[in-house]
Amino acid sequence: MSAMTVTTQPFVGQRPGTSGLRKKVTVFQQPHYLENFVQSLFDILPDRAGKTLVLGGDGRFHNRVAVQTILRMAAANGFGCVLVGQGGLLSTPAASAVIRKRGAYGGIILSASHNPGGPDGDFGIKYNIGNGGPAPEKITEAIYQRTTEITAYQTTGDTADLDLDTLGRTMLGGMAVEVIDSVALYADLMQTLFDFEAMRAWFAAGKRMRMDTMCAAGGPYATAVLEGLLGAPVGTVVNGEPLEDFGGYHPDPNPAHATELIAAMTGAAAPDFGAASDGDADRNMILGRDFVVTPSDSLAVMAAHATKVPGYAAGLKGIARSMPTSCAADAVAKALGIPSYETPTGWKFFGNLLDAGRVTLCGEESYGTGSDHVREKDGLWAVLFWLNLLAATGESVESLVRGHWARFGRHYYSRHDWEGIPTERADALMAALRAQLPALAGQPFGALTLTQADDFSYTDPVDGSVSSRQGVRLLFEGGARIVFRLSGTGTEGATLRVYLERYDADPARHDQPTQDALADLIALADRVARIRELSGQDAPAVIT
Ligand code: VG1
Ligand code: CO
Repeated sequence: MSAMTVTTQPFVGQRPGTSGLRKKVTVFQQPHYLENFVQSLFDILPDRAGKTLVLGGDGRFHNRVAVQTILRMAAANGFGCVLVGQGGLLSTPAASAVIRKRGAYGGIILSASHNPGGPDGDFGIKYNIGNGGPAPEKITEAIYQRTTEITAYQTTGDTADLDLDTLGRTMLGGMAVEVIDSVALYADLMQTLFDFEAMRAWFAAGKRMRMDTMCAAGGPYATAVLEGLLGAPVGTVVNGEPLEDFGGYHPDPNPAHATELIAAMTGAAAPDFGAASDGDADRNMILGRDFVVTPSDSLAVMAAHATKVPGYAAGLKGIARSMPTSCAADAVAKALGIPSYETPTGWKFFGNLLDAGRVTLCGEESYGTGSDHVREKDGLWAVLFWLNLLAATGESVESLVRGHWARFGRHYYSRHDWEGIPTERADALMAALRAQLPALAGQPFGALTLTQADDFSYTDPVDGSVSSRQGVRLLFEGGARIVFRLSGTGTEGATLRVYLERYDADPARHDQPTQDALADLIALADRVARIRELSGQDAPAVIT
């Protein structure tokens, strides 16, 4: 086998978004499309010779083909070794764990995460650096710049497909390919963090759980840990088999898409604990019987009770949340006397804070929670954290959350997604919003008093890098907020995300339906941004 050079031309639009490059499968199936992006990545890693790379994906359609293509390119580009998840599968948190555990140079994760899969669905690719976390913007931007000028890529050519299903080591030219058991490695890591005895006892006492892995990458991990190590009855994990089209499900764990789980968690006969994870298993949704936990509350509750979990018994160094995530976790940080950080949307912004030891827990309103055990959000980790809390306190999910509100007040929170807006219209809407920011200050807003209106800009406290235009914020007296930003993960038109938050300290008012509690902010968001008028739509497509 020898390396060969294939001539190519740049494709437009290969700039990674919030989490990697995501496009329709049909776009990735074009000759040279994936290869161009991968070679652009390799080109900006000048010291790659002999290095170890981690490779795997969420198992969606095109995953296996892409793994074989990348292996051929990695060999031709001089990598020393590639660690591949068995079957070409690696959940995003497991990939992060493998990179860290094996001291790899970096990793390629093939995933479009929570986007639908299948031949007509989406595909994606992202690069993680040696700390196990998503590449920071300076790297993704360098890859993008390279895609605009690429003229050739290296590959071994038509070498036979490698066996991805059998554990062990083979050679592809001068490069070793090791098919690894990432489930075992991940399960070992979880056992260093959680009280497996207490959780086993919780199941043994007859408590019941339903974990819906949505036919995606999380299934094997959840089954091995919950049904294997913790003795949960077989059937605790549902939709546990990873399928190329996710069984037709939209693997986005929220009340709008995980409708079967919501139904199963409703009524007196429902299990005690419900949870779900997304396409690449980095997101989590937490439910009790007849009770849905918002991700922002979940982060805050976990932080408040963290010392009850062995891996966090020494306390937290700090907490970070993305800007649109509710301020519930800030209140906990304040009570604990630890720092809290507000970052732009996307896990890559937590990496420096975690590496510098400034924070232990991180979270996003988009069903993402994680800690310094890896450098990605981690769906099953969050589920085990909650399970550990249930086992340690003997409380229910609902009583833990209600107790939290009683102590810290309730941050009513909702996100409204306006999907499929023509890009020009969405851009015009954001431009109009930005243009009126200076004039908003003196205006009356009914019972609300505006204290600040800006476009969020973040200066990384560790490396000083600045990320501007990260979302338009309207902040009101008393903690109410409206945030507007455009999604960076979609593949069709634009999605406007409107984030709404209101704080209420009074337990007598903690039982309002969320949309009612936020009604004036919802109306105000539409009035200020003229959403209906400029989007041409009547209502948000998804409310979480
Ligand atoms: C969305 C979420 C963001 C999350 C990102 C990746 O991004 O809002 O919080 O980090 O998805 O999650 P955007 O730009 O569409 O709002 V995942 O589970 O796709 O890796
Ligand atoms: Co995901």
